[in-house]
Amino acid sequence: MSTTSSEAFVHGQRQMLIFLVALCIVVACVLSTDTTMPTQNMSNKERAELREEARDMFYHAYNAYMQNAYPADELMPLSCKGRYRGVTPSRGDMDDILGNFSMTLVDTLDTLVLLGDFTEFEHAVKLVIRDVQFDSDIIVSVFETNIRMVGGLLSAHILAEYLQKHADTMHWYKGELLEMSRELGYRLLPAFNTSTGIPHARVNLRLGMKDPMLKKSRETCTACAGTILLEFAALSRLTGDPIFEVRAHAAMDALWKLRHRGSDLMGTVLNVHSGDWVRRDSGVGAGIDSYYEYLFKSYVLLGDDKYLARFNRHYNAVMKYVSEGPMLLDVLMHRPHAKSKNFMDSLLAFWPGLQVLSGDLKPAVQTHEMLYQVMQMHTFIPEAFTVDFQIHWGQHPLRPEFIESTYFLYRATGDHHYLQVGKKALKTLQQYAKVSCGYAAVNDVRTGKHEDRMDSFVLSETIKYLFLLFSDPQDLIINVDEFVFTTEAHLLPLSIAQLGNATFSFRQTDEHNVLDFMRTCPSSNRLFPEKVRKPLRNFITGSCPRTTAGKRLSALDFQASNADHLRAVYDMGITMVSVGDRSQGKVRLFHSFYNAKSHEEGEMGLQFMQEMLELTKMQSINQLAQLQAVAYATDENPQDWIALMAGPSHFSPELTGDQFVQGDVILAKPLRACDESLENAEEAKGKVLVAERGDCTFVSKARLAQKVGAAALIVCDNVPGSSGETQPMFAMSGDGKDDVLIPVVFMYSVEFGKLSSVMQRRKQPLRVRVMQMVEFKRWQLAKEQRQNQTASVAQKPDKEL
Ligand code: DMJ
Repeated sequence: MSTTSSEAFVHGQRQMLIFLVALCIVVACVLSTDTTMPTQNMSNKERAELREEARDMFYHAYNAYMQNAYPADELMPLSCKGRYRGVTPSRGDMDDILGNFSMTLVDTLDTLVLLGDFTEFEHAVKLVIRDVQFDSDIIVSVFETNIRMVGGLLSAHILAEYLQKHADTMHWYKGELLEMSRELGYRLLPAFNTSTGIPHARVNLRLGMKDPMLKKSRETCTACAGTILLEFAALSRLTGDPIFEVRAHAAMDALWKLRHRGSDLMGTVLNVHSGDWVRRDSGVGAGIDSYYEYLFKSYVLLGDDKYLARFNRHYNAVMKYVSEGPMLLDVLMHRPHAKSKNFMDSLLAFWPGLQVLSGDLKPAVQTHEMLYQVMQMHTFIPEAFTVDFQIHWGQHPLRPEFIESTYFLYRATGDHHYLQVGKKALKTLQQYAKVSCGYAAVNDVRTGKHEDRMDSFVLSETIKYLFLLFSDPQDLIINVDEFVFTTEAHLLPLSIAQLGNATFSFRQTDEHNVLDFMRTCPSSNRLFPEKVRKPLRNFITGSCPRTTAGKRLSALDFQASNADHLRAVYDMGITMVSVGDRSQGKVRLFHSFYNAKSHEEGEMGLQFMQEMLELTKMQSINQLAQLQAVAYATDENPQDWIALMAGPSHFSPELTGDQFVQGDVILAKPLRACDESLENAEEAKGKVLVAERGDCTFVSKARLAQKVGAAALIVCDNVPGSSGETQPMFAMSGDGKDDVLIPVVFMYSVEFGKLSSVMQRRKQPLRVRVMQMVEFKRWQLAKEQRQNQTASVAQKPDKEL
């Protein structure tokens, strides 16, 4: 054992010892001070009473805010007035959550619906539409504005439409909250203009990144940059404007690339321009927490397996390095066996809830139990506590995380213990945080001293989760299982995944037309014009020719080069955006009812998207079947064949099943093979000839190869750097005649480059096989099986001995 690892081992043992001793102390304390450890079931009556008490708590805080603080962002519960940015004395960076946009009300809208208070919800929505505006010269936190404001507006929009349908109310509502969230989303977008795609931590609502105060902006936290996707995906899919989702995916991709390749852990703070880590501490609390949460929930909401795979990689790393019994202790991402802190922060209390969602119940129960004991020891969970559960930082701003995990654990297990835990948390809030004007944060859990602060999450999360914990599903107007809770406990429906977001490949020329169309016809790609344009939508109709209504355009008939088709698709509420390198011809389609010309066309759009998905699936299966291979073995490993990807042609015989053509490779002279004959015609006989693309048609090169007696022809691309890995493979077209009888395949430059370098390294000619790629794979598999069998036969006698 090396010195460092033995130190780490001893250190680990010491931590464990401290933990065990500390746990004994805690358990002893808890048992001696609280002999009523919850064991018995809670009656329905008591549970209903607690639900009503949670409701009363909500109104106590909500009314205090509405009557004394609104339209301010927050209530100051001790002075019983509103906290306004630029008016109330500044608290420094902490005030970056405030944008003078009535944050507490926006953050609280969806809780009103969960409580079943449709009258107040309707009233509050009207207030928000009337009073809230975003054109302020204020620097705000991108993360906080997104989770509280964008999330709050979106979820309220979704619920307003839900109530229109299911509660026959709010018929006046026409998507105003969605428009507001779109506007706010646009005001956050300048923050994403960084070389990595990872957003800046702060942005000026009016000036974007042009605010001189933001000139030096560089650093952000992992959670700040990685807690955008749920809201931005919902925003894109509901408005039909892809830009938000595209930016948020890009930020997630960039973050993923920054993980430590050895440990799979993330650091806490990074530079948005260079992508360098500034702080390499890695845990699940402050600075990282909701990045992990959004990886998992993005998979749940959007169904993209990539996010589940990423979450799993991180999760395994956290459980390997950060988790220590029920504790979660920060390590250094690049030296994961070394603990970097000897305390935990209260934000990590969300982790058991996430573990429940991901199906890992046991450690969730353990960590929750540890936290419950910390709570009983100190009345509230302090902002930070040491490994021996002493107070490191005594503040408690009435955070929701522990109650959130309690709720998910109760839903998953049905264990009444969690109802008792919730009761304890509720009664503690009532006894120690309730003041005449709302609920006040606790400045220090040791003294119980209050702070003049009631964060918006007290209403939007803490009390919401308490209310949900004590409610039966039938008490609620919506089925919460059909929603994902964002990190701010806003509700986004799982049906958002069906609103479509699919990437399709068009031929390059088609894609240009698609994008030209997007530039010339009304597009929702720009915020402010769209906002002005929306009321004039019917007015515009005449100025941009429409396809005649009636026959539905099917995905099968759709041609991206047909302007009428593009307009029809647009009317169906489908928008398109080019993704990746334009030369790849990849276009992402987004569908939204909101953008469709009529509901009927919206429905057609949905059908169109489904057909497109089917078609793409079929296309990729067909493509796979048609893919050709140019295979060879190297001198070093003559048994190991390597296959390079190649495309087929429409004019030459197809190689199917176990058919292949084998021969030495030879380059045509001249390489383009467009002349009457070849200088090396004699030599080419019976060989696999290579000719470069260009100067004449594919089929004329094939005819020349056939004329000189070549066994097959490989056409290699003339565009440097092209590759089948990054662009779609295609089949070479002919001229309608079927006089070519030798196989002809196409190779992109990167693949051919590999072949050519092997050819150059050898003294002898290189022998290749031209065949179907699927067949090559089958051939390899069969070979491996044979080798395994031989190996096991050869091992048998030893085993028997
Ligand atoms: C909330 O705004 C969110 O839950 C966020 O993810 C973390 N911090 C607060 C509550 O503590």
